[in-house]
Parts: sequence; C-alpha cells; structure tokens
Amino acid sequence: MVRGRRLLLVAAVVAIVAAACGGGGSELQAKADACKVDEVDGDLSLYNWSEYIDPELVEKFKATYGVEVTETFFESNESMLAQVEAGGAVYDLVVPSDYMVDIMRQEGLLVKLNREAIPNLANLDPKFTNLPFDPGNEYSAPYLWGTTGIGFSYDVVDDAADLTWGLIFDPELSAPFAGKISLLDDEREVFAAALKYLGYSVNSKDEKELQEATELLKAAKDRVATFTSDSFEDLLVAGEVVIAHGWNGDFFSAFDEADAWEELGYGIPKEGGVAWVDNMAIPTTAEHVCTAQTFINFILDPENGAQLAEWNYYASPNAKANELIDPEMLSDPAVYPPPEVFEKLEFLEDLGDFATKYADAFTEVKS
Ligand code: N2P
Repeated sequence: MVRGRRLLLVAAVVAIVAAACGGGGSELQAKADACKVDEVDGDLSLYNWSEYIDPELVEKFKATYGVEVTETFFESNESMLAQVEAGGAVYDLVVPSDYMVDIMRQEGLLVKLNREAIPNLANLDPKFTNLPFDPGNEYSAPYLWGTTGIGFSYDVVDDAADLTWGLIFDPELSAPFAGKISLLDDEREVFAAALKYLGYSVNSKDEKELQEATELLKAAKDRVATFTSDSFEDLLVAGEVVIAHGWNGDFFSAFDEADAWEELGYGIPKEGGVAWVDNMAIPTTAEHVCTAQTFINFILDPENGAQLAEWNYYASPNAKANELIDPEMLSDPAVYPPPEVFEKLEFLEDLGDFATKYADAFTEVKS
C-alpha cells in the first residue's frame, strides 16, 4: 500500500477511535501530560528488538515500581509498524529506529513525551537531542546506537581493514563463501548494503539505482544461506556462515559469550555502512502511559543506561551513562566509531511513498 493511502487509512481509524471514546488520542495525550516522575499506572507492555535489554534491568524495574513487564519482540522496524498499525495488541513502549520514529510521528502513531515526567532526558548527550527524525525529542528518547556492517571469520578475512561489500556482491570475491553468507532480513538494511557497494546513498530515491541494487541482490542470492535478523551472530559463531551482515553489538555479545574474539571480527566495509539510533517511544495504542514514561526515565538513569549499553555492547547516547561505562568499551572504535569511520556512515531516512518500492524490491529479491 502506498504511504498516501496508508496515511488516509490511519487518519480514518484515528478519527473513528477519537469519536468512539470522545477525544481518543488527545485523551491519552492528556493522561501522559499529567503523569508525575516515577508514577506508574499499571503493568508495562514492552515491544522491543530481541535480545536488546539486560534481563536484570527488567527485574530491577519490576521490583522498584511494583509492576509486571510483558516483553514481546520484533525483528524489523517495518514488522513493528505493521503490528502497531493493526492495533490488535496493547504496546505501552516501542523501540523504533531513527527513520521509523519519523514515519510513526508523521502518521500520528506516537504520544508526545511529557518532559516533566522524564527529568533524566537532561542526561542525554546533546548530539542526540536534536536529530532530524525528532527534533527536541518531542516524541522519542534515544535508547542505544550502533552500526551495520560485516561480521566475519578470520579464516576468510585477514583484517577488518580489508572489508568490502564485495565479499557479498562481487561474484568472484564472494564465490568461495557461497552458501556461507547471511544477510539481515530487513528491507532497508539489505538495500543499504547493496547501494553502498554501488557507490550510492542508502536513501536513494532513484529508480535506476534501486533497480541496479535489486539486480545485484538477486544475483548474490544464490550465495546467501539465509536472511536473518535474530540469529546472524549465532550462525557466525557456529561456523555455519563466515560472512554475516549484521549489527555490531549483537556480534560482540556473541563473540564474548563464545570467547571467540580471536577467531571472529566485525567491521564497516570500506564503501561505508549504516549508523542508527534506536529510540523509546509511546504508541497511541498504549494503555499505561505513566509507567511507560517512568520506564524511559529509568533507562535514562546514568547507572541503568551504562548497564544497558555494557550488557549488549551498544553505544549509549546518554552522556552521564558514558561517564560510568568501562573505558575499554568507550575507546573501542567498533563500538564508538571515531570521526574517520563515522564519515563513511549514513543514517537511514524516511523515504515517504518511495519506501514501498524498497519493500516490493525486497519481496522480489527474496521470492
Ligand atoms: C537488537 C539489535 C537491534 C539493532 N538485537 C537494530 N537497530
């Protein structure tokens, strides 16, 4: 469905819901606006990426505030959006990436944050408080950030400095790894890899460039063992793949668990990759908006923020948390990329109606 039609549909649904409960969205907003610091108004339904929070932090939140936390998981921004739009389940808090925050706020799917209930917003690094997808953190608060690149076995790549997306897309270079390559099951990320290899922007709205990337992916597919966003790191550790497209922190957590730092590596290919920020946001399907804001404030606490980042090896957007994070992790260029690496990274952006073309092309690649 094109974005325009989807917008209309969402607008119609919002109008019906608003009529049915005499205020609907704005009633929920008024509730959120009235929440106090540390107030809870029921249990928390958390809809998050898989393996993205230390279970001990969830336990601490439950014990501190006397509420239950129900966790459900998604593997891509698009699948999360579909669930929220479907409205079949209550989610008090979701964790969309940058471009998806933009889409959701434009579609009226997010509740505005009440800054008075979330004083720990002040702990954020100013670099993360005015990003284009949500200027001033009106609808979202950053959770963690990271990069998308290639996890590899030192059996096939000597050095992270030699990385190129050609290991996946160049027929000759990638031939030795046929059947031992995995790609993320993610329409924007997979096209970002192909577009970067071709020297284009990850946010290309050029039909010809998208077509070229589609052909490249279709040709590479014979060598791809699987598209996965939740087991790429395990497949690499198990030796079932030797080249894996994926997210830095998930690789590092797996390397750590398997004590495999000597055998396995991660890096950003020389052509560049994706940088992303994931964010906490409250969808208009929420019921417990005070608990949700208390949870955001809890995560933005310096100690909790440091524990969150250290548990899964992702970088923290929280300046006060960074003061507490292990200096070794802070100085690790694979977790906190230095400016010369950052220069090669691009953030994914909302593509408006053009996004459907990526979705259709991804279906074509996978079919
Ligand atoms: C969680 C990885 C989420 C990062 N396992 C993707 N933005």
